[in-house]
Amino acid sequence: MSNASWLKGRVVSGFGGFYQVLTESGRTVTCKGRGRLKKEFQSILTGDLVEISRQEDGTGMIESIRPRRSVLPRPHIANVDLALIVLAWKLPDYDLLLLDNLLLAYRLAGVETALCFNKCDLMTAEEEPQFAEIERAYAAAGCPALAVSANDGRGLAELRSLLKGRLSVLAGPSGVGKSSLLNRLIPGEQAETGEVSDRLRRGRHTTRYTRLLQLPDCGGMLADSPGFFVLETPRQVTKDLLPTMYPEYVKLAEGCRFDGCRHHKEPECAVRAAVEEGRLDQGRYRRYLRILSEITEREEQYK
Ligand SMILES: Nc1nc2c(ncn2[C@@H]2O[C@H](COP(=O)(O)OP(=O)(O)O)[C@@H](O)[C@H]2O)c(=O)[nH]1
Ligand SMILES: [Mg+2]
Ligand SMILES: [Zn+2]
Repeated sequence: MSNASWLKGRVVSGFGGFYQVLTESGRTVTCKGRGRLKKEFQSILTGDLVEISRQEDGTGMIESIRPRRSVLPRPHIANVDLALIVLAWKLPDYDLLLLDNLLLAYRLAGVETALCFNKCDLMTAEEEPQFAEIERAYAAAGCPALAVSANDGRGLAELRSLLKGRLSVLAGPSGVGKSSLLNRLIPGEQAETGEVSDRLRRGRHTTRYTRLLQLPDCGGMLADSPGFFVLETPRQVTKDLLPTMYPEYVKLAEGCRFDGCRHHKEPECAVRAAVEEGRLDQGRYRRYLRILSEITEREEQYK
């Protein structure tokens, strides 16, 4: 068969061995993957740019996968420009340790991140300084934060401009409102949303797989994804690598007495000094130390 009859497209979802491929002409074709692809790649991923051949029955066969620009581990998706980490201001409570581990995973993948606090309709006036503090901490970490609400629509204009022209994914725990946000951003799409159950504190109608949709009027694409609660520090992050993955610490590390300072108990540490003087966020530093000690323990175990 000649390659001339192949079509280019993007995998927008994959489930049960079938892939939906959005072709350049805007049509969606149901495809299977060639068996040999499984040997070359681990799997065909949502977000992949592929070439397909049309079969007689109108379905398609994925023949080749273009080299990937990026691969995220969670959710498993290729070629993302922006990982939008969604947390809820409350219901469920946000977990900044999960956030820090996610940032490490996405930094390893070389993907830009932004933080989106949803359910800010539930934020009281007294809680606003708390948000400002988190916003400051993560801006220094290279991750801008937005306060939004899928319920009352606040922050959504800002969010839209962030997503413009890019391939983005909504990532984060179940029940934080990822699907609700998607429904607000893409009118007419009815992603399943669920009540947060009191017992589990998570949505019952959880999104089951990652699906990529076109954003209206801006040339961007957005994927919803199933939620997750725990994420351990990626295995690739060693205790020597960890300090280099905190941009706000890298900036100051030149002032540390020792090269390769891990900013823990080393004397004359510029990072620790900045934390003590309130120039760096204390909470993020405490979580950094926790991750550092977990990694150290893990490395001792596998020595
Ligand atoms: N108060 C409030 N509730 C919201 C907001 N966005 C979503 N929810 C509720 O949170 C629950 C979980 O939403 P869902 O979109 O399914 O979360 P997902 O699991 O992250 O996709 C549902 O009951 C939503 O109605 C919001 O901005 N404010
Ligand atoms: Mg969902
Ligand atoms: Zn130091």
